[in-house]
Amino acid sequence: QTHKVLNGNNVKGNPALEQFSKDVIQGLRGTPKKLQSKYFYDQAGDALFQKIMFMPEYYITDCEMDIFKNKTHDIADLIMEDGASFDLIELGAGDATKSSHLLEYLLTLKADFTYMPIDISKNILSYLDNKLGNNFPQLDVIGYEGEYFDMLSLAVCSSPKRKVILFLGSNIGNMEKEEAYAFCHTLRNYLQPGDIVLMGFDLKKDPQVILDAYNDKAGITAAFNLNLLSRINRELNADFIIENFTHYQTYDPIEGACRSYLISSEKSIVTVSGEPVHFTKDEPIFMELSQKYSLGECELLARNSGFTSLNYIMDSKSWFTDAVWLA
Ligand code: AVJ
Repeated sequence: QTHKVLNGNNVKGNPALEQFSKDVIQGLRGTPKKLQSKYFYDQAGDALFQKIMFMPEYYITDCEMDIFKNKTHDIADLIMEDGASFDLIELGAGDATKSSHLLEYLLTLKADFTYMPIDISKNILSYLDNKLGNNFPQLDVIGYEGEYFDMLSLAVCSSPKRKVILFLGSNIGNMEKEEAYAFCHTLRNYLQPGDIVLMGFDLKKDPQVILDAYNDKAGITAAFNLNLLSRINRELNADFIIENFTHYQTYDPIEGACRSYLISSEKSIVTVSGEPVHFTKDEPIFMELSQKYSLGECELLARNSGFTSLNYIMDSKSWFTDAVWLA
């Protein structure tokens, strides 16, 4: 038995919720149907993603952790080549497990920096703020809750110091190739010559390894995708029957595109913020792209968006790279 008190009035007057509603309805009325993976991260979504990072199949976090644990010195050298005073801005910081290794190392070097995590999840930011306060009481932290560039424009103006931007975890993979190019180009325009970007790319590798990472046996990735439907039910007063949707994952080893879908097993009409949305039997909703790159493709992206690459720092398996780019 469910009892709903949310209605259209709750959406009106809350800009973030209004945007969410608009994006969802537009995405579900289009052909093909799409939802934006940035909306995965409500409280339950954050918890599911943390579970994903601990799954045996999900190598990405382990690989980048390997880099941040074992190549901290290389990273710090590149960051501090132009001096020990800067602002460290992290886009999509999440729980900052990887960057914490760098923060710790920079503190031991007595670098003069403020850490500015940016994230769309208020939930994860307050968790992070607490964690950093406990682990590094001497660290200056200013968190920004919101979309990448809205918050970056605030962060870059907050001081005249040189900027170092972290964009880790292959978050760039959530963008189509053209979007990634536009993103890097815009990022470059926010920066000054001498600023540095550290960008994490998941590299093309054995296709089965990649597919398994997004198609785990325990069904956590499926739950992560389905959770967005539950979020839409709760926040946009919708009536998805979650059991009617099945997670379907693909990987195209030529394109490097790993895509997730939810497939509607039934013909149905779902109501979202009072608007009807029609599903045919077996109709897919495109949920998320996790794009994989070759080193050559990373380098092309750097050059086309106005960066010069300083280094590509690799994990021990060469499955992942943190690109270090100079603006
Ligand atoms: C957080 C975007 C890096 O694409 O690998 C993990 C999200 N989705 N499993 C990724 C995700 C399914 C993840 N990123």
